[in-house]
Amino acid sequence: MKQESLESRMRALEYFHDLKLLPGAWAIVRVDGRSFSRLTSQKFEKPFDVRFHNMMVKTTEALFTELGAAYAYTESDEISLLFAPSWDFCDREVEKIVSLSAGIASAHFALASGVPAHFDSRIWMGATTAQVLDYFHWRMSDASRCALHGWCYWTLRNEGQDARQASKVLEGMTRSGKNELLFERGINYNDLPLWQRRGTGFLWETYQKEGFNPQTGQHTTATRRRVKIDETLPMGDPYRAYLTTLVESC
Ligand SMILES: Nc1nc2c(ncn2[C@@H]2O[C@H](COP(=O)(O)OP(=O)(O)OP(=O)(O)O)[C@@H](O)[C@H]2O)c(=O)[nH]1
Ligand SMILES: [Mg+2]
Repeated sequence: MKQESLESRMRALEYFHDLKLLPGAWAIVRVDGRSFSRLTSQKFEKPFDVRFHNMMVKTTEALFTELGAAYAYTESDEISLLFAPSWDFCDREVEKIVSLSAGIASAHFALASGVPAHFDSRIWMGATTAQVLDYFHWRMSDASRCALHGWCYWTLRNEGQDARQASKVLEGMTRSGKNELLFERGINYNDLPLWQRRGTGFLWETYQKEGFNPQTGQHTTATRRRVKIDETLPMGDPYRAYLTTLVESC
């Protein structure tokens, strides 16, 4: 019997290495801060702290540019990155995409915050643009639900209720009930910053860069692209229309 080389036997046990993103499908990578409830419990304002948000924005921008995403979205401690069907980063190898995205996020958040921080990472696959729109609608709904709940919860806690009491008050309460709870205390949910209620988007925009060619003595213009950070995302159908334009240009 022919003996397989040590090299090929060992390579074969890198069992998941051949796993790749589905050809021709949309991919979304979502990274999420590990145990960020603990990480944020001492030094950050609740339910939202603009310093924490800015660290997430910096982390998202790094992932967006480093990986060449078509769109990115961040809310709370999570970041979703959309990749076009033609994206061929690392030959679409799942292990590389998952580990590098978690690594890039962890490194940049740790640099921004000055403390060690870890992110996990997962992949979502979509066959159609309609599924992509549903995905981002889903994450924005999550942002909105958590923002309303978080504001109610911490308002009650700040009034002196303990964790159990505040959770009990909010258990089963409707959206309008929660809005009312805040309103009675002088907080209009609809006046809170949009980044808290809807999250933040990242897209590419093109611009004309003026230059000068010293050899020909001529002024030049070149089309360049830069990251646009959108803190005033639309919601519902206008958000779907916004994303449709974006995905159709991919
Ligand atoms: N204080 C503060 N905390 C925040 C802010 N944004 C997000 N967080 C925290 O981040 C947590 C994110 O929720 P999860 O991802 O479910 O919780 P986690 O502790 O990170 O748990 P795992 O992701 O399962 O490891 C929230 O519970 C908040 O505690 C913020 O602006 N201020
Ligand atoms: Mg988390």
